[in-house]
Amino acid sequence: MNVEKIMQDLTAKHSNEPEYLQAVHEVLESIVDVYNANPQFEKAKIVERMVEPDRVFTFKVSWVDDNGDAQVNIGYRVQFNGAIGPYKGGIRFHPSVNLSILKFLGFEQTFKNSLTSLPMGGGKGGSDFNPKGKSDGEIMRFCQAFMLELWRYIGPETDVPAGDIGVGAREIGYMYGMYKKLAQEHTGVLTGKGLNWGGSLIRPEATGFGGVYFVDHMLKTQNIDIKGKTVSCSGFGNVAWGAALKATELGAKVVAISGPDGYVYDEAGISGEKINYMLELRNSNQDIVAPYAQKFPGSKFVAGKKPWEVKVDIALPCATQNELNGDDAAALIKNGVICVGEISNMGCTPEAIEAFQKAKVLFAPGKAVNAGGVATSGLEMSQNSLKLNWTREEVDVRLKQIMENIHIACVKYGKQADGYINYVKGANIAGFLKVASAMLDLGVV
Ligand code: 2IT
Repeated sequence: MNVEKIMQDLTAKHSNEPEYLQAVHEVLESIVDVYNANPQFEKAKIVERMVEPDRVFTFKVSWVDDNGDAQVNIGYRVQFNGAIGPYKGGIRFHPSVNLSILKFLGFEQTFKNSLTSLPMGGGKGGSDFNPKGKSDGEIMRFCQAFMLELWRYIGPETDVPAGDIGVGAREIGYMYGMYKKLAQEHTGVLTGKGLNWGGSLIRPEATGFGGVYFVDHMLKTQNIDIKGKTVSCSGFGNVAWGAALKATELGAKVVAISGPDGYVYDEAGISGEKINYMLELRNSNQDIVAPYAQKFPGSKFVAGKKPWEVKVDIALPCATQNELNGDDAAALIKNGVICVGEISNMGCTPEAIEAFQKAKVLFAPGKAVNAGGVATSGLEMSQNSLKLNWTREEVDVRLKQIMENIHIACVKYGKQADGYINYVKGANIAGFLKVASAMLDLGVV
């Protein structure tokens, strides 16, 4: 494989899709040696076939707002790679959603789902709909209109969407209600469902919990105890919430957390009722963290800045792609950061990753660190198929085991001669090998 040549060809075809090209480039660079070591891959054009989605659906979503005015958005579903199981991956509602974002997410999802060891292919979907400031009725009508189109392309054995940015339990509920009505069946066609209608315990917390389990394994490779370590998180959605809860439970102290308006620094630690308040702010659909500092004296709100300027031992990007750049990485390194666990998808820019690796900071990519979310979605699918509900403990034990196994796989393929673990390489190679060998077994299809 000639990485530069493949990238040139892809760039010529998809020049307006920078996030997608970024995600592909990172993977190709990591796998080039194992790829070239097996001539069967080249003969079957595995890479050329893997970088293109199996298929992409786009559709118009028309709905009526509270003023009685018609609104139009674009909906998408990208079925990226189905070699190892039904397409699986979230739905994102955010004004920034376009094909580049969804193709990067679907591509990453393919490797992430492979790492979980569960039988799930990669997919992603969403819309440029902006949920901010919308009433509950508007959210419901939009979700129903979105599903009115999407339902033709999905199914419990073909493609199983879930939530992502802007899509939580409420949106999954409205979409599931419409799917059930159209398909006339109650099945595991979506994950992240409510507990009363087929959901799994721990799913809401799973991405954050799994992320912190993974970070704990990273620290243990250096005999470092997470207890007493300071943590910063970006984002105050479900993911940051789960991460803050678990980090606190394991004895770490979350001192900074952020929203789009800036970040809050709280030396006493963001735990207990403070985490609940964060959730309340999020649920109020305001996208702001500023009121936190007013409510909890001793904490400080820093407007318009990201939390990466705060001195911490562990940094956890939990918001969105490319949210931590080279300058942010330099600031964290200068302040002695020990470990950076990407819980958002592609949260760090290539410059930031390079800086962490050069400084030998423990760094692991989203497709490994945040895989606990989709893994628990996989466990929800298993429970739906079995028509059983597992207890919290049963789900948590499985989630922990999956995260440990992903860590073992990253070490296996990412450990360098000097002992430093290149988790980017490890995750990409481990994720790639399973999908690639499945594609070889299945023939050119
Ligand atoms: O990025 C992700 O892994 C998710 N948004 C969760 C996907 C899923 O199917 O649970």
